[in-house]
Amino acid sequence: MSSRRKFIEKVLGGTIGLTVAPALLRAKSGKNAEGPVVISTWNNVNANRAAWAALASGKPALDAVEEGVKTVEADPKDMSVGYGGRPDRDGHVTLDASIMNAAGDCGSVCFLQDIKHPISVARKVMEDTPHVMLAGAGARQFALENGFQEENLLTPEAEKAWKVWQKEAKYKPIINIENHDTIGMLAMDQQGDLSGACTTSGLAFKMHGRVGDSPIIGAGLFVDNEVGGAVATGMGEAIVKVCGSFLVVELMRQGRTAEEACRAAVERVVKKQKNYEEFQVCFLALRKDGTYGGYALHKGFTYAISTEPEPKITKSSFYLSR
Ligand code: SD4
Repeated sequence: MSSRRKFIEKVLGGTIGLTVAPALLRAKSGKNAEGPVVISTWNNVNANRAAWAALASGKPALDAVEEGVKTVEADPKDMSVGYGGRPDRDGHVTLDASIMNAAGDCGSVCFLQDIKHPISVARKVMEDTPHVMLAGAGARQFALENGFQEENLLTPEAEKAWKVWQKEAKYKPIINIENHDTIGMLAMDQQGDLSGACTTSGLAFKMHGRVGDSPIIGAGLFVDNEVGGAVATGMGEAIVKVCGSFLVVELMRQGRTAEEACRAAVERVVKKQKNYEEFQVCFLALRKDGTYGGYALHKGFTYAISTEPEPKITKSSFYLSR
């Protein structure tokens, strides 16, 4: 018996029956769809473990992606997300995040300061307001009114990196190095339902007020529960210009595999942007049938896959080999 099947049986216990069987049948209709799946950008194995644990305790994909990415937001060693994120060029840590559920509801925050878990604020925007996005001081005020604590997110390490950067103050992203740990996560739960989340401190030493793709629904994240979901990482401006994650989902709707759809989105970036050799762009996608794949402009993009409790890291295919 596969461990994923064991997972389902463990999670469902003796309850496989009337309410769950149709969902399992639906999930089984695709190639790899024996059970839940979690995928996330880069090497965030702890995030995948947390998301998997949420699914294992019977929680929906939405809880799984929120709990998964929160581990990275709280980790000061990850200098691209949440607490410990590298600041903008004026020394402020400003955060972007978005979340989307199986019903197509979405919430996001951008240019948020002093709050460690922007993904949870984004979820609150989705669930408790009639809006999709709150920005800057308004997002912060909303968070504080809803019980989030004000915290200094600038760690000594991030401040040190900013001071080193200030010596030359060059603003030129370095492929795969400058700040690429943004986490985008997609999950399919035992009901076969999809959700996604994306959270970042954005480009290191960006202009104060700059917002990237991660909180823009359709750019950094898109989920359509009939088709699949996609997340993006890399140079946000390039991803926004092609409406990247929405594009990937629409290509999967037309029948492309997850990797083919991600590749076509990268090729769209290449076609539309002359300086494409100078930045990294990566997409990661999960289809409704449980299959997944990623593709990057440059070598070096990895992603974490969970189809059982211990995640695996995979290297994605890429467009340019230099
Ligand atoms: C941004 N896409 O703000 C983000 C950065 C990123 O890994 O993904 N870094 O443009």
